[in-house]
Amino acid sequence: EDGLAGWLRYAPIPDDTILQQGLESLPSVIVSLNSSRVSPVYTAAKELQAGILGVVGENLNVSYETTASEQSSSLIVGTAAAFNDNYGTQVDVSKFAPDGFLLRVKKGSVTIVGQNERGALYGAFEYLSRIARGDFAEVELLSNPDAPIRWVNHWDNLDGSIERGYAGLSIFFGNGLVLPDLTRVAQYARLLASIKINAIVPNNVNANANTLNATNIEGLGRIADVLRPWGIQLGLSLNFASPQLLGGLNTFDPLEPAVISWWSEKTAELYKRVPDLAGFLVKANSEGQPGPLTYNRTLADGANLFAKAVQPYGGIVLFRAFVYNHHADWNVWTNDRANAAVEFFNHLDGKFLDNVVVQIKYGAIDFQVREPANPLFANIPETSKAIELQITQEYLGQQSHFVYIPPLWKEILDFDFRDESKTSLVRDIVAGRRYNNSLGGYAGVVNVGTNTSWLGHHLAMSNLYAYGLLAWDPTLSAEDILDDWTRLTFGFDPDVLKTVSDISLATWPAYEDYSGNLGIQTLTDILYTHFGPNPASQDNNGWGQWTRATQTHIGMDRTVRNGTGNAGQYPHEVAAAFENIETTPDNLILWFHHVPYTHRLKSGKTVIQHFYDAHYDGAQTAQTFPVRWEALRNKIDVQRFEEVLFRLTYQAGHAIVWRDSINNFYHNLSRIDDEHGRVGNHPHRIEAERFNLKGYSLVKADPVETASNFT
Ligand code: BDP
Repeated sequence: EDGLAGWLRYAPIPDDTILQQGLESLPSVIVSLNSSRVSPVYTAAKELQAGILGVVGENLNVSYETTASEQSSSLIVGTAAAFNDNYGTQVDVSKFAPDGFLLRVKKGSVTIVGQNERGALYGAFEYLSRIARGDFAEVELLSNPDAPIRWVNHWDNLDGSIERGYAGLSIFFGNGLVLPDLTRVAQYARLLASIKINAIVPNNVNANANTLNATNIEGLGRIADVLRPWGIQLGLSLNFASPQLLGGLNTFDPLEPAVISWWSEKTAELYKRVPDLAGFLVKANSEGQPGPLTYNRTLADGANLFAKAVQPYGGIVLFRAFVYNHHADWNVWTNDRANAAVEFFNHLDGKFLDNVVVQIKYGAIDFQVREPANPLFANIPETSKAIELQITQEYLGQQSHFVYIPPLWKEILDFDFRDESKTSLVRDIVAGRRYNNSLGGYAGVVNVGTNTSWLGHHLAMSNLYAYGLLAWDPTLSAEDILDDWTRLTFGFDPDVLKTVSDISLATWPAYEDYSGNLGIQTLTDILYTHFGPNPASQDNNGWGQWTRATQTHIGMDRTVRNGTGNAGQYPHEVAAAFENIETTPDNLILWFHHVPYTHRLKSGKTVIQHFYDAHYDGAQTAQTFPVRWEALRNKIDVQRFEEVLFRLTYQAGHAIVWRDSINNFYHNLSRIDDEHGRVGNHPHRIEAERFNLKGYSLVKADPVETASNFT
């Protein structure tokens, strides 16, 4: 197996499972309440047929003839409306939210009814997931989404490259155009539909204006045609300056009539080809992208320009809150990139049109291994909000390391802002419940590529799977989701289930330990690659992921009293907790406070000793990954086994590089020794300067603290 089927392998389940409970509960025919080939109900029936054949070896016919009564031996799939028409009113539609479904399994009969076509398809995938995991039990499940927006974003460029993609080239674009062969897009859509994703944005947030030329609009139409049978809508990233770059106007001022008509005509052209376009995604005035601030207009003026353009078609606008100035015109002691989102957006609350959703990264900096929840979630109550999560492991080892991320997401989603001293969980805020917003939800940056593993690491697919499930129901447990995924992906062997679970759940803590801990952020190279250890690159540049490390102190003072004031952007109970070093959790201490290396944590360790120990512990845990995996040889098919082993072995080795780079750097900077004598003590190492290599010359390490030998 090469991974292409992901978790939708429909592998035969062990015979004893079928014999015990399976066969007698199976229906004998599939009744599809829609026969149109582009309909998700039709897709659902075909998928049920293929899935049942794969899992239990029974080839059921699909019938489009409905009978007057709900027969006991049939599997019926359709919308609630079609079901009630055909069988007399039986399903109470008032209980459904959009995209919701009912799955009823009784001995020998299965009823799958969706609020809409898409819901029926979700119900079919739910049933298939159950039987593929050997679960044939009777059930009456009404399932509704927690939030309406369950999108994925991609950062694919028209030339086929992918920004922060680690699995090959784009499945959508190449040579400036939409690819002629969209087979992989169809396969991807199938995976996404099975986890209840309802829209895809294929193109980079750093958008190319040529995405909107006539040829590409036709190509985008072909993508939408491929997605439609899977109940997935197309969304598009826009370049704010398109009226100038593509339209030839001399301005892109959002209040200029010529600009407004340019966008409304372009939008009409798009909807003509893609009548069900979901809407637009916009990155503006950030990291060099154009935006309304260029013309002294507000970000709300910019968002509303697009909101008005898509409003007649029912479209929405996801406007990103990731707005900051990356040029080093900052006062490095008072400015704080973590403050930027609230500073740019809180005075705009109430100024966005109803179909605008502000898309907010989970933390205030950028997908770090540990960040407190972005304070913006609790600052704009009148505005609809979506949370942006990253499935592609940009700062988390880029799929050369494996990190199972859902425990991190869950910590953020379960974070309580205590706004007005009331429970204010992030997941209730993005669902629109906490502040009564009409829209809200989830955007996940996925960046799959043409590699058959999709993400570059077979185990990383559990992140994509979990993302979809959590966007539907954020109360699910990260452990249960993982267990289901493993069963679907690798089968039922208890050793496989236990090993994948143990490795996966150990990855986030280990990665945090061997990269950047105590809230200091990931300590990767910050200037571009975002991979590998480079603590020296963090400070005093416009990207602003500062550690403020000196010879004696480390951490960024974000208090109101002495620091950048970031703690004060949180509602008062939380603000008070972060303001005070005693009530700030150890794992965020360096995010909020600038402390001596000798500061004692609640654990009793000093900050520097914690660094040393955590880096040793994390690297030690990573050594167990390939060893544990190796024990599964012969329990997993060869290709996936070897490919995972290769990556876990790399991770184990690179974890040691991380450990030594970080520990040496802070040892050299602080000159404080490790209590256990490990750091800086490498008896078997040959220092680079002792080599005598032809064609090389000696250069001084810069900064000197990055040298392993103090010089
Ligand atoms: C950063 C990425 C950069 C993205 C940017 C964004 O390094 O490639 O363009 O986020 O989200 O994390 O806009």
